Amino acid sequence: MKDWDRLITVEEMEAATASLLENGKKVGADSWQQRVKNQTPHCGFGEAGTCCRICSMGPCRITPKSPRGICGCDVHGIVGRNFLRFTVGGTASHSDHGREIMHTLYETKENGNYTIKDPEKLIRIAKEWEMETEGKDIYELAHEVAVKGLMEYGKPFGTQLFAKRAPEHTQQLWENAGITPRAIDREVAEAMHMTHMGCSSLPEALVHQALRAGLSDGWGGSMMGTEFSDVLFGTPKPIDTTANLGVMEKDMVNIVVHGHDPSLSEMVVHYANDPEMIALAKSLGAKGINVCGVCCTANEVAMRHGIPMAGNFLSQENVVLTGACEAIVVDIQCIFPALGPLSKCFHTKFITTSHIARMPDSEFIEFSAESAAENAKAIVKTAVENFKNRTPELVNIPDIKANARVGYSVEAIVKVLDGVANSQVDTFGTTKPLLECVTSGVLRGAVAMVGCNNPKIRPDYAHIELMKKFLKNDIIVIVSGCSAQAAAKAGLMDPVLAKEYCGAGLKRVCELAGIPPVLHMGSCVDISRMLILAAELSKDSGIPISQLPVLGCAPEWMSEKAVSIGNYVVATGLDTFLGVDPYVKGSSEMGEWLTGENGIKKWVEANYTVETDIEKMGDLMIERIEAKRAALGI
Ligand code: MSK
Repeated sequence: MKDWDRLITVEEMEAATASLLENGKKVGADSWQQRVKNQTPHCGFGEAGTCCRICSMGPCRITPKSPRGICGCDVHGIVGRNFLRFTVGGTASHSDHGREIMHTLYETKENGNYTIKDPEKLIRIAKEWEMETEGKDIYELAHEVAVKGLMEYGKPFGTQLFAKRAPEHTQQLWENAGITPRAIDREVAEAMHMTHMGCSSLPEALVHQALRAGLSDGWGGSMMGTEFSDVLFGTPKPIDTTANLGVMEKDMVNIVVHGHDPSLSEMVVHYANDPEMIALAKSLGAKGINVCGVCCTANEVAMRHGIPMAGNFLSQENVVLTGACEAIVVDIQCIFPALGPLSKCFHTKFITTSHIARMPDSEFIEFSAESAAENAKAIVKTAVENFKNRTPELVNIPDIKANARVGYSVEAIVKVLDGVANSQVDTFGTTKPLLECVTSGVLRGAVAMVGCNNPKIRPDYAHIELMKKFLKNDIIVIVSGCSAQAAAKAGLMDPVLAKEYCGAGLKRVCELAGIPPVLHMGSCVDISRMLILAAELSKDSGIPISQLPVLGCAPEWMSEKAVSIGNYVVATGLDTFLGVDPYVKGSSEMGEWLTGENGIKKWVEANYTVETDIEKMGDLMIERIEAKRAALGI
């Protein structure tokens, strides 16, 4: 065991942050902690979702004295329209990430910047999409699949191809409710049209479209993002890495990759290993080049290359505050514009690379699939050359670091759990061993925990404390996004140490399978992996998804993408627990549609619970899992 090899508490992380904020004070740096204070109290109308600025007659705000907007829309219509727009902001973003991946797939060629790393998966999907594969060169097939995938965004007729992966029962529910997702762009455009002034103001219709748009993300854009990232960069397998701010290296050039699209980070990782770049770093007095990640990009490169994870969403300023970050290289989504002015307080280069995410005070090196090698090399060189500009007195890297085993794609989970509850050879390649663990009671159930950090919740505390509670109760936890990094930072993905948090059953499973009790499934788009896992569990057991003792949870979510995710998770049949209200508390009707017995539950057999008391949320979730077990008689 190394001296850093341990479980890390939220208190230790908070102490590290406090020391970094002191570093920031020396150079006059701003921080999100300060900006939260400046923004508090928040606008009550915004929080309740009761402010409408969809047309220029307003803004209209609903109060007991003014119960309708100027157009006559009531509070339920206003809250509902806001909710739908909130959802499709996320659908558009996630799915556009998936679209970029499809364009990268189209650019692949033998010996090109991008090649096919998982040809079997490409062929499998091509067959699933009823495409001819025989006798085709793999790159010819990749181009055809890329075009077909891109058509999923705008095809005039039909529904999402991947929606057929859902169990029959789920597909039937979607068909009955009229929410089988059509072309992704159509769902987003229709939502924007529905919420235009003078269109829909009926909560039922707005919620209906929110579910359909969400499904076009989960079973469309996000799923393509995941599946074809695997085709391009390799399907994740378990791999060991480290997490938390201590992964930054005092004597090395530190390049932090942040954002979402692995097309950029893969190339940065590649060029950071280039002997020419390493020699350059050494010639400038560094011991080498250390790439580490923040947010979902961290997940992408950790699970494919074992690149360390410096932190999650609310740690992004911390990496700059260490004074040891030569460059923070970003692509799209979840990037604080604050990184521009903050990096100016240190020697850090803030490098933006996508026209989708342009920010002040950044150096823009546009990245594209065609010139990826050139761009990545320029980025790495800029970072390395910046090492000499460090101010040694400002370097403060907190001594906190945990081991993490990551990379549990569905394929990997199926493989590692085979033989735990049932060692029959014919079960290989199915989820039956996992199901047997659940039906026998060795595991009580599973929770899919996802989502961001949000200053409204003590950062990482809800993720980590809920996870510990589930582990103690023999509930296995699968994670993605910033929730995954919260777990990794605390040591909950350490296959040896994290067992201390487990109940006897889960501990046994972890020991037999050599897995941590919290399984890292990837980034935000990889929540689609969780959908596939739920679908396979349902097909292998013959039990509808909604009846399985499996729940979704986003205790610290903050982004529009998280709302889109919530909609597709719940519409897939998983009861979903949120720790932050999605700005709907101003409407009792919207509350009933989303959380009641007579709303979406009638369509998809699942609904939301919003609970800001984390302890209570954990208890409710365990009760729900036990109730589902009792209903199944297991
Ligand atoms: S990065 S959407 S803060 S999980 Fe995917 Fe994290 Fe949430 Fe962004």
